[in-house]
Amino acid sequence: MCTRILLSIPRGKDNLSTNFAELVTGFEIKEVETMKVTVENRVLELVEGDITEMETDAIVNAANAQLILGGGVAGAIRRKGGPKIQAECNKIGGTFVGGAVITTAGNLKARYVIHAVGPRMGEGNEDEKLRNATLNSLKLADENKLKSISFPAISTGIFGFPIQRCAEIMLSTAIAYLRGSTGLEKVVFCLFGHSDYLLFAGQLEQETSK
Ligand code: AR6
Repeated sequence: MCTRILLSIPRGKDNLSTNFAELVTGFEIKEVETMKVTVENRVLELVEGDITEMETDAIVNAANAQLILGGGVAGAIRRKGGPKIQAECNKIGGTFVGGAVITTAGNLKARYVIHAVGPRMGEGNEDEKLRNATLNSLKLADENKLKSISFPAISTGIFGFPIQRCAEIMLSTAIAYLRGSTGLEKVVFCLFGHSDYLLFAGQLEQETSK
């Protein structure tokens, strides 16, 4: 049996709260932290976990320009989603760095995978390319009338982009987008590991206090 307890602890700001979810499975107690802010009545949420478990309309893959699902997020998507996703990527063939394309999501809980191509550290113009990869994913979600999307920290694994800079770029891009005209109701950042989660949480506090 699995029981999930959600506690909402207000932190003195109308639009900011931190939730601590305790996941109790047998004798193991695991704490899962989330942080939620609202931007123009839309939700921006941070969670720590595995993006392939997310139930948003789309999850974003940290892809390469050839759309070949390698390791990291892409590997997890390939293993859990099944071969259909790579087959659809092969039909599309590829896209530019900073671009994004959409496929269905095979056996995953999400309905779609948006494959966003982030920059490789050292190739030049990385910040703008990461901003574009984030923005083009959000636009593609809207074009497909999706309501919710989950992002990983694009480029910060195999591609070697610094996580702090990634948090600044991806969060500021998402917040600006949610302030504009969009049908999206929820944008989630799914961080792999506690230190990446804390770093994004610190950056989100800064962004929302501006
Ligand atoms: N859920 C959420 N985040 C994850 C997961 C997961 N299951 N697995 C890793 N991360 P990466 P990149 C984090 O390497 O740097 C592949 O070969 C990870 O800790 O997936 O953009 C592709 O095919 C890191 O913070 O993507 C490309 O060739 C972040 O996700 C290339 O790697 C991104 O790590 C893309 O490299």
